[in-house]
Amino acid sequence: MATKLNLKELSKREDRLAPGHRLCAGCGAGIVVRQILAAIDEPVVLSNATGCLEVSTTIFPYTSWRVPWIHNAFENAASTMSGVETAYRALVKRGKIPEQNVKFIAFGGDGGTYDIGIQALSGALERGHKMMYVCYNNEAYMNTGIQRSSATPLGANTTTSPAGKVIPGKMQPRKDLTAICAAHNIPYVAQASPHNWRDLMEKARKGVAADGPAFLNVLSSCNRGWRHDTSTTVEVMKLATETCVWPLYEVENGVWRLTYKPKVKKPVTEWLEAQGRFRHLFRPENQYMIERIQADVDEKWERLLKLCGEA
Ligand SMILES: Cc1ncc(C[n+]2csc(CCOP(=O)(O)OP(=O)(O)O)c2C)c(N)n1
Ligand SMILES: [Mg+2]
Repeated sequence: MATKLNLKELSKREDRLAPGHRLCAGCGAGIVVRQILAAIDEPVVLSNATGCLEVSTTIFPYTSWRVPWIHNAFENAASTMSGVETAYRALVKRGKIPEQNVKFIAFGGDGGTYDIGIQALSGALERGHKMMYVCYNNEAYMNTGIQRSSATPLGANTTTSPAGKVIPGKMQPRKDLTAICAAHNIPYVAQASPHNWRDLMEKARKGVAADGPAFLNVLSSCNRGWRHDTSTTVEVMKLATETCVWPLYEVENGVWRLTYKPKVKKPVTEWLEAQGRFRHLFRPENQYMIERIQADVDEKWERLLKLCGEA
């Protein structure tokens, strides 16, 4: 059984992602990875899809990873890790290596997870590998210059959904990948955000303790793409949960549960106003988009409350 999450004790642990990497100041990805790895007591083996996290932590001949780490292609972090997990089990079974309760974790961005890696992810979840897949979700293809993905929210300005005279930013709402993963009927699925560190770390512990696949969808601000000051990363992600744009919940053995419920549900404008990628929505001609975004958030929140037995 894992020890209790104690800040004083956690702060004494050696970071498994070393400082000196090249992630931007205020980048969510580094915070997400450090919190998740600090939460896990056991040895880990990681795979990492191509994306900002991979590019910024390993530029040959340097690496920031103090744990075994495999870079694979953009689309196959889940396949790589399912192969590693299978090889480990086979070697232990044959007595070639000792059983050390190793935890297998794949990290991918939203592009590498929602879009190009969804087939590999779905296959790994369906086969039932004992591994945890973590999507650090910055809501666009950031490493290649802010292109929209199926995780990009409605109305966001990206280089491939450019806000202007033709369209007011992205015209489609994001795909609900958390629910898609839950539909695989795996032991553990959760949505989290690093502004609520305890919630994220508890979910990481549950994910690696699960007797089968686990999936974590973790919001991860990118101040370059979201257009906010580097100092407001945590505040902006908190607004995502306070407005119910990004609810925190888990699905444990098929049981849906909210892990945080805002006392007062803030209007989406508070989340939109905090980021330059939504600035165009505040022009009078785009008012209808704000209404559409609020209606979309309200509908999804009501549905989630029902699934969680809260309505
Ligand atoms: C098959 C393939 N297509 C395109 C690329 C180029 N590419 C590298 S990283 C990246 C964006 C990754 O986006 P995401 O997965 O969201 O991670 P982020 O960079 O946002 O952290 C792209 C398009 C690639 N490496 N491989
Ligand atoms: Mg991304």
